[in-house]
Amino acid sequence: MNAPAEFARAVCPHDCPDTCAMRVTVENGRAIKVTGDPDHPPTQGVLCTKVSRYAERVHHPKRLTQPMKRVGRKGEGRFEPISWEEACEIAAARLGEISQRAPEAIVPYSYAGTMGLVQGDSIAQRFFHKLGASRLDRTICAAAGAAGLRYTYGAALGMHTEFFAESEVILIWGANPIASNLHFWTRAQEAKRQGATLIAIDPYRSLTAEKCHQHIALKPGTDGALALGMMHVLIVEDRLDHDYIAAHTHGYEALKARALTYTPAHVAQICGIDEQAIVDLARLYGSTRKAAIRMNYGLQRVRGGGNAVRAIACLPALTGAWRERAGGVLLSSSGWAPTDAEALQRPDLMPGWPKQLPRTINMNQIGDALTHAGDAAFGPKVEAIVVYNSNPVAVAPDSGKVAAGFAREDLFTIVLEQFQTDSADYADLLLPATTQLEHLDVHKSYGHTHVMANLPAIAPVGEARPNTEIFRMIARKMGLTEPALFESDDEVAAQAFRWDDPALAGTDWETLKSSGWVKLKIADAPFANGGFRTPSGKCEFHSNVLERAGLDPLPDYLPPYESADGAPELAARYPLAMISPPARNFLNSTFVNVESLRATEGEPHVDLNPADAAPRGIEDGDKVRIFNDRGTMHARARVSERAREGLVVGLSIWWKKLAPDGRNANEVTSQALTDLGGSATFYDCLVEVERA
Ligand SMILES: Nc1nc2c(c(=O)[nH]1)N[C@H]1C(S)=C(S)[C@@H](COP(=O)(O)OP(=O)(O)OC[C@H]3O[C@@H](n4cnc5c(=O)[nH]c(N)nc54)[C@H](O)[C@@H]3O)O[C@H]1N2
Ligand SMILES: Nc1nc2c(c(=O)[nH]1)N[C@H]1C(S)=C(S)[C@@H](COP(=O)(O)OP(=O)(O)OC[C@H]3O[C@@H](n4cnc5c(=O)[nH]c(N)nc54)[C@H](O)[C@@H]3O)O[C@H]1N2
Ligand code: SF4
Ligand SMILES: [Mo]
Repeated sequence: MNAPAEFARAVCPHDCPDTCAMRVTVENGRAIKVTGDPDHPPTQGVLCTKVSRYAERVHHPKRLTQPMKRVGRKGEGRFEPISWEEACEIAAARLGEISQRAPEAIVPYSYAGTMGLVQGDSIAQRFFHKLGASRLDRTICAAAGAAGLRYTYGAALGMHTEFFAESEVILIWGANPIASNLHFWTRAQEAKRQGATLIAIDPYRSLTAEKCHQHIALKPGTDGALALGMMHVLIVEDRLDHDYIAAHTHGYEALKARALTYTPAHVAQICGIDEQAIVDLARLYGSTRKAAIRMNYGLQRVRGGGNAVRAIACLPALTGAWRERAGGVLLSSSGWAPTDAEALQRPDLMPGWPKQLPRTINMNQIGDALTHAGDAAFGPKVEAIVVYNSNPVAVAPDSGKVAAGFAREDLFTIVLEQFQTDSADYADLLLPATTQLEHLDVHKSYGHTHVMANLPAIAPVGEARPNTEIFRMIARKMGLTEPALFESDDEVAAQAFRWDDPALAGTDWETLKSSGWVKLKIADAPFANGGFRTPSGKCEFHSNVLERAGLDPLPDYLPPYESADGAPELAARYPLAMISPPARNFLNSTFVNVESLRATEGEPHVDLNPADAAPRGIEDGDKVRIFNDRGTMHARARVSERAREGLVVGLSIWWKKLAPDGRNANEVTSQALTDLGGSATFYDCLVEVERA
């Protein structure tokens, strides 16, 4: 007889700004349905298509359910099951031996497969810190934008997503919310119904751009120039809030001098758009204080990404839009939550703390790191890599090098995964990890201002174990005795936040577990009266911190590395700019292996403008080869005006082994880093395209 159905509360774990609250229906120990929680204000009862099928993913026939060791060649993906006992012995023996001799030869590799603070980086970080392993700079996504916000506002802070519904002008800038921030799009639609004007700023006519009133299709990587051009108009036409500037900003005169060099005519040339469009945009933006900018990460994956975010972040402080709760900027709200990273990750466990810490490897340059022989400057050759919450062989740039590194026979690779991804194929040990419905976690969000608790709804599938438990088991086998390595998930979660912070006053882990979520206490218009978290307490147009570091203290435009302005010789050989933003039915490379979602995306495509297709003899539907000096991929061409002239768009991120040619867009992307933050430059990439 069936056990009675029950609901369990969960949180969507994916790397998405919406961090939805979920209800899980469980029958006979199986999750049979996952729905959006109608009571959670940001979720409003709705999940995206991908995650409404989460139960399909959890109980997918190809879930990894047993520890395995490699029997085939690296990358071949042939394994045989072993016991947890044997798996932990192998891991402990290799990591133990290396850590005695050259601990920095061990490298962790993780990102945001789960955004949970417990299964993300708690016990795992403590473990690597204790070993003295290399540190990893987790910069693959948002680091340039985060740095831009930090130098301007003092932290990753922004508007409440709810109040966009009341805005009169919304700039959707480097963002494609219909695909990647659905619950913001609902608010923007509400505003639109009340008469707001929506403008998309994006080189590509995305699903979102086509639904806005206006679409400004600038060249990729030129957003900093556009923001400075808008400032030029705001200043020259005196559409400024002088009181706000005087009271709550620092460095206006210097910023003014900089902006005056960016005439609309000059900016039009840089961005490849009409001069009048820049003037009109600035006038519209300056015409109301209820002007809101939904910036997103798409615009900062280029050389000048940090400066571009900084320039845009200055705009609402110039016009006084921050006085209104429906005005300002949202790129990330993650800095509002009083996370206690020191308690979670225990950097003090590192040998040499706090002065002489192990080396840091930037995760965007893992291709170079894994193929480096080791020397005095780099330090020891990498001998072991432990991958969790990430799929680097598919998602990291310059993939040819990444795969070559993972293919090294002398590299010891452990992968903790739910599925046999491209990266898992290279593992020596492949360890089955639980999903969100099987483990405990605690979450903040980078798109809204709630903190949330996730409690296990079902028992682990097969022999899968939470990341935390896997690291505890290996640590125990290694004979480590540090108590912090052996705390339970519940004990770790209780340390995730500084509960005495005013934003959380009255909440603790026990109350959060029973309520499911809590809205942080933050003013509706958080910077109406200043209160930025910079050293001066003001919005810093001019940053003394940057100046002291020998960097430009003011925001500026930096041409992309790979552009006619940045590298004319390269642009002559590879004239097309390629971007590879997320596909709607995938979440990075997660869900590519869910058949129903992959079927909706079809096969790898590239969008090309007719003006670029015609001279190359490419017609809609042709198979094409996309290439540069780093590599090659194949896709089917879609010829339309969606991509502006000179642009190629390959929606991503495909699992290589599920693409017909066994490759994806990262064959051509580069390991170069952004101006600020050391972020990836996925959208700063020149290619040529030809018929295959
Ligand atoms: N469905 C779905 N949702 C996702 C993801 C996913 O893979 N699929 N990924 C998640 C993750 S990890 C992230 S970081 C976010 C990413 O989502 P967003 O932060 O929205 O960023 P992107 O999708 O990278 O890019 C957004 C838009 O920016 C445009 N763009 C590219 N280059 C430039 C430029 O130089 N200037 C301007 N103005 N626009 C540019 C792209 O064409 C794209 O339409 O989404 C999250 N949500
Ligand atoms: N060309 C190109 N490349 C890109 C991007 C792009 O726009 N274009 N976007 C970049 C961006 S913004 C990002 S954020 C990165 C994302 O890169 P990643 O963070 O690597 O994201 P995913 O590809 O989703 O891989 C996450 C993996 O974690 C696993 N996972 C989920 N939960 C758990 C868990 O609890 N335990 C364990 N052990 N594993 C788990 C999932 O099964 C999945 O395989 O990709 C970047 N790469
Ligand atoms: S991926 Fe984003 S929109 Fe979809 S359920 Fe998760 S948090 Fe919500
Ligand atoms: Mo991301």
